[in-house]
Amino acid sequence: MRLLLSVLAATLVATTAAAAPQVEAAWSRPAAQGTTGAGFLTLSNPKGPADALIGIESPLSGHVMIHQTTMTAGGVSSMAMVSQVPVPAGGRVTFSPGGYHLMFMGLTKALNVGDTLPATLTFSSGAKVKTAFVVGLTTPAAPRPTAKPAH
Ligand SMILES: [Cu+2]
Repeated sequence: MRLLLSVLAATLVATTAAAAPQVEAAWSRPAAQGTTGAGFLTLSNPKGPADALIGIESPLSGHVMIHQTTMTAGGVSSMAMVSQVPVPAGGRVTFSPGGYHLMFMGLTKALNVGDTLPATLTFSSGAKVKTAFVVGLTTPAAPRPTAKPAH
């Protein structure tokens, strides 16, 4: 009986995790304490219905904003705050320099190369996904290993 309950619990956890969007290659640029950090990542949604990133929190930032850089016809780039970023069912969306990015306002700690910046992403489905941005100069070469148990 105890074994059956454990199996059921494990299945429930796996199901919940599988439906939430997944984070790949989260990275952040080095930044000094008190300044604004920039974060980039890829969100994929292999299993769930269409979802959208609606918020992000980090213990190292008082406020995290979702921004989008766009280029005007005249070649001038500008940043605008967006309230949500859609993650289509079966699709993916990439945050990268020159496009969507996250702004970590008022860093309480300096971000040096090799550090990690913890954060929790909130989606419109209600899913909350914890991740860690690796501080570096570019995207990590390989996706970070996930915490999912092996089958
Ligand atoms: Cu920005």
